[in-house]
Amino acid sequence: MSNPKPSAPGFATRAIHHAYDPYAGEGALNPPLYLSSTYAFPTVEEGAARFAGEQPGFIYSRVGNPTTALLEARLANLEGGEAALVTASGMGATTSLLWTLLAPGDEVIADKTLYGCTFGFFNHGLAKFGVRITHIDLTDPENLARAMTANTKIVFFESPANPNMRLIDIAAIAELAHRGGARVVVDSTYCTPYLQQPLALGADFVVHSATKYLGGHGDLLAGAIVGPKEDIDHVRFRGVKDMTGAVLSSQDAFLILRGLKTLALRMHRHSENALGIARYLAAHPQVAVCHYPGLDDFPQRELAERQMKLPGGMLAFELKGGVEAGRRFMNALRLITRAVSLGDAETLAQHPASMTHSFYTQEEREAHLISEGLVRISAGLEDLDDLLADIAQALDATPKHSPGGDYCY
Ligand code: 4LM
Repeated sequence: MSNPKPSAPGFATRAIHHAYDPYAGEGALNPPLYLSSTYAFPTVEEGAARFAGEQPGFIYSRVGNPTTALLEARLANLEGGEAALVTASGMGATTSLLWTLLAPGDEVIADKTLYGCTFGFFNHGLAKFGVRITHIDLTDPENLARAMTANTKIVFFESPANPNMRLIDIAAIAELAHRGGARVVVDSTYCTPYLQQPLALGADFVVHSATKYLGGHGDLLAGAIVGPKEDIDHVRFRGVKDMTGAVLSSQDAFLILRGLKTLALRMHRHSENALGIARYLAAHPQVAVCHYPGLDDFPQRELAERQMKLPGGMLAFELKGGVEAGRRFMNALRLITRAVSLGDAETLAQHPASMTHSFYTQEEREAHLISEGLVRISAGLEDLDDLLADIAQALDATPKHSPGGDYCY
């Protein structure tokens, strides 16, 4: 047998090893956790040179720390970007990036469906400061071509969108946005760089809530931005340093570095479990609709296969009995935990209309394609049979919906 051909290291290898040499320093297998807010300058002149950006070296942990710097190097590598900046939360990533890039008079075109707090930031934050926010249905790229104006600076979307799983064609949107002079920001939280690589498809920036799959264990809040080095430097030295202060603690950076080591493995298991749950729900007589990119009849199946390595760990569905049936179903769950957030080892169920997307008014939810009866599931890492047994018993405990609108027990 011939030796395997040397080639660029694969994703899992880079997620474990990139940018850290265990033979350097003390020889520790794991990178050191630097707990220091400030750094000593050998001389006044060297301190001044670091401040002026003329000499490398750490200054103060609001603008850099060796543990967070390692995480940034690793995330930039995994996303295929020039540079990364990690932040105190996913909201810290989006707010720091957009406060840096935008000025009054600029326009953001965003997809209709966004995570509730991102929608809140756009419409109650940016909009108060003279930025115009236009929501359109980006699942049809032609809508972007029609909507763009000379002031459109940013096109922002999630794919899959939280919570209704609509997919957006990143390459098509990037091409149209660039033609009109706008830059594209993709919130790729649901996918992680293992499932989707927005920069390779033409996006300018990727943002993440690293609270979710990147950390992977539900024990921290964090965010990340990946993009061109010049822009990331601006976000670091203006957006985060002076505007949001959304700095990630080095202890949380250390935990994310640990989480990344199993990211590829975990994403396979999340996807397998989500597919098993989605197939079960889609075939169940009490279920009206199940949205999951891995289902054969998912309306955007072709795009899912082209853009995503795996269909991922998130799904959403609606029971025939609507909101009330969904509430009863969720209250009957025993193993699956009623909780917001996603990407944890535990399978989580939540009701977007009253939880993560309750910042939209009911009319806004309707206009933004977020149905009141939707139940969202983040498939965890448990044994699929146990998850299906829990779903089965919870559906049994949910009154059946009769066509006349009444419940049958
Ligand atoms: C949730 N989501 O959906 P931080 N972008 C996306 C998200 O789903 C989230 C954020 C950004 C949920 C949190 C409770 C697509 C969050 C914001 O929570 O600030 O790290 O991320 O359940």
